Amino acid sequence: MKTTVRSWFCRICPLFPAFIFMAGAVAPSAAMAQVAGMPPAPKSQDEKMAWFREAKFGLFIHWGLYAIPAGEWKGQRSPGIGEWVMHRMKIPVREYEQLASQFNPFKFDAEEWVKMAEDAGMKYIVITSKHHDGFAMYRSKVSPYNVFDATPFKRDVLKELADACAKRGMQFGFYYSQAQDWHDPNGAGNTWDFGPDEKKDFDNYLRAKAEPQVTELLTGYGPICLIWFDTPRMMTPERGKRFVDIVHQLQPATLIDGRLGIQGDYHSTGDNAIPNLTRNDDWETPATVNHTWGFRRDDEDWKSPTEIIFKLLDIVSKGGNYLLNVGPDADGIIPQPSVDNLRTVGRWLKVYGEAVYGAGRSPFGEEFGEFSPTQKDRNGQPLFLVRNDWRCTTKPGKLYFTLFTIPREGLDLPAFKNPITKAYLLGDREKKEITIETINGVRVARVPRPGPHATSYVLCLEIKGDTVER
Ligand code: JFZ
Repeated sequence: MKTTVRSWFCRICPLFPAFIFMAGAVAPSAAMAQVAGMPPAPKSQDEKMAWFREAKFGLFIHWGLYAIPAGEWKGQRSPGIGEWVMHRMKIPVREYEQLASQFNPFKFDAEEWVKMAEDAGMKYIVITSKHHDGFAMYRSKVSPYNVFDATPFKRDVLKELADACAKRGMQFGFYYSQAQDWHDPNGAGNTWDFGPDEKKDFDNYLRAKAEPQVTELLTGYGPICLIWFDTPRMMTPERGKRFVDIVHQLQPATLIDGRLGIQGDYHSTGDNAIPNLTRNDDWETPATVNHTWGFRRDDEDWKSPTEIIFKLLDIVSKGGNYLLNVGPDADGIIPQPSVDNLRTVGRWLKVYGEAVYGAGRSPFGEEFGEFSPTQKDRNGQPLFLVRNDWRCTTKPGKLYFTLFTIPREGLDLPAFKNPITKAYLLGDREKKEITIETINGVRVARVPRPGPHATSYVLCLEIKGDTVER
């Protein structure tokens, strides 16, 4: 019923809010009413963030025309990340846009992708709706440079994904490059075709393309859990505010990431960057499974499931989310090794997910490591020596120790005052008691050595009191 109302609305007037907004005839706040069928405005920031704080693990997808060159242009290797090939090789717009006529990913299956994310234990999907190359991966009325109108494929990739997500109960969000647009004469970044950015009419690009496209994305694809802006070049607070207003007015429940150029709903770290210590705000690490975001034929250096599980627990124990990327190829296939590794992570989460989803930060901190008193990092700052023996996550009355190396003598627990009422391994149906012995004032959990197939597993301690006293 909801879907019917929504699609009815969109069919009648898909760009209603955009036209009014662009015409400037009516104040945007009066014209841009919330779209029918969308979740109501959250009553508080806590309510707004609730799904994100529960989810912890999301799938990032970088997919676009750059999957065709896949890191190579005219027989020459283009170093760096795959989706930057146009910029790296200074490919003229007139040449790069020819790729659209070759884009025909006949193996693309939206439901299979969503199912893959689900199997991996991921709770939200964020896909590139338009990356810096300016090509829209959906049927846009604002620009014909899009996957429906400019390719032989003629399918709205994002609509298919939105429908598959709605059907399977997966949260769905968009990456949108609001500032860089190498296809638009006034967008930031393309200096080889259009000259220096300072001489461009950047606001013209924002008003004629970026703002109306964001409007389309928030009106035609159902509830959007978050919108992931990026590289805020030339984004003044005033320009950022215009996007905030569009999002708030159309879908007040939609989160805004940390790279708009003005305060969003959470902090985005640098790519692949996990903070050394706990952060007390809401945050997310965007990360790659190999070294690129967009598909590169030559990048086969995949992070192992164990590495991914460690990073996930490292992030969750510090209060963040892990948005892990895959780069599908030009046929619409997500590279098999990344799928295999993610599914292995998902099998681990099936058993140990209680320590991840909705779990709180570590009450300790010493397990993260410490700054070296002598060694310096590349920037001349004290080097952080990472420890990776275990990570701790929490729920009221419970501590979860995910163990990555098991000392032969058992695990020395960090000091805390609460009595331990129960100790067992997660996933053990009988909850067989793990012995805790106190040796020289240190509580030691006699965890067994892992079986041949476990690389990490979780000790659950039930304690007296909801919060840990140190
Ligand atoms: C940006 C994009 O340029 C890139 O193509 C990809 O989409 C990635 C997710 O985001 O690259 C960045 C942006 C910010 C940082 C690093 C790379 N940063 O803050 O460290």
